[in-house]
Amino acid sequence: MNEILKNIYQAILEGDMDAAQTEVRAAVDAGITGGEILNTALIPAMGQVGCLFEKEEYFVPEMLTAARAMKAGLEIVKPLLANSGLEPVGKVAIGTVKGDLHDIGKNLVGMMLEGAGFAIIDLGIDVAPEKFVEAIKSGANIIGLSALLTTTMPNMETTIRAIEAAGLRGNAKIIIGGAPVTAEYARQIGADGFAPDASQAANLATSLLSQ
Ligand code: B1M
Repeated sequence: MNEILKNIYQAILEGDMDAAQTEVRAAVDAGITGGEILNTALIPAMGQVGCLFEKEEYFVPEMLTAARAMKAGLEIVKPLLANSGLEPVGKVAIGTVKGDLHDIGKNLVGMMLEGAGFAIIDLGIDVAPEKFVEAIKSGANIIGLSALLTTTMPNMETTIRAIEAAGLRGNAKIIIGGAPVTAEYARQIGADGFAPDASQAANLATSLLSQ
């Protein structure tokens, strides 16, 4: 791996926000693309943080500082991903479902969707089903649900049922994702699709709207 990318990876592992920003800027200046910074340094580093947490070498404070460093790096990468020049194609309301506080993946998906020309309403984390219902009433035609915990995944289904109960299921396509989520689960709960990562989420949203 390129030296700068190694430094970014290390900065995330150490939860060093300043170093993460400095190294990501250095990578951009060196002509490394946003996609490469993301896929070879930032995302693998967070994966390693998860492994260290599982092995009980890292605990919640380490996960938190790593997440802050990742977000600091993402802020610099974001304009590179959003600069696709495509025309707006739809309105996506995205959020992490109720009970779930993880937002890095959700933010990345939002960035890639923005890059693919969608207008984004970011509902944030720990989002109650009613907020997604309100977003459809405000014109969102894609709903994006993210969940990182096996314990919060069922709130994806609760959200879909709330949208159905409000009589709005036909007004928006629903896409879901997050580490424990699968295509099979998406089918089971009646979502329109599942994407394993941010760039596939953007492709999925585009293809669902063109149907
Ligand atoms: Co959390 N945590 N965490 N955590 N955390 C995980 C998820 C865990 C797998 C760690 C582990 O044990 N290895 C584990 C879950 C186990 C399980 O459910 N089976 C876990 C746990 C247990 C917990 C707590 C319960 C810990 C505790 O308190 N004891 C707690 C729960 C809090 C809560 O939510 N209620 C908790 C807390 C936290 C922090 C707050 C400290 C922090 C989050 C900070 C933040 O997000 N602002 C944190 C972190 C950082 C992680 C790990 C290490 C990294 C998550 C991440 O950001 N990954 C994570 C381990 C791991 O995932 N390996 C872990 C990078 C990100 C780019 O990937 O989010 O998967 P990801 O998103 C991807 C795809 O999944 C997909 O695209 C993204 C980009 O390609 N995707 C979508 C995501 N959403 C999508 C939506 C789509 C489509 C695709 O369509 C709409």
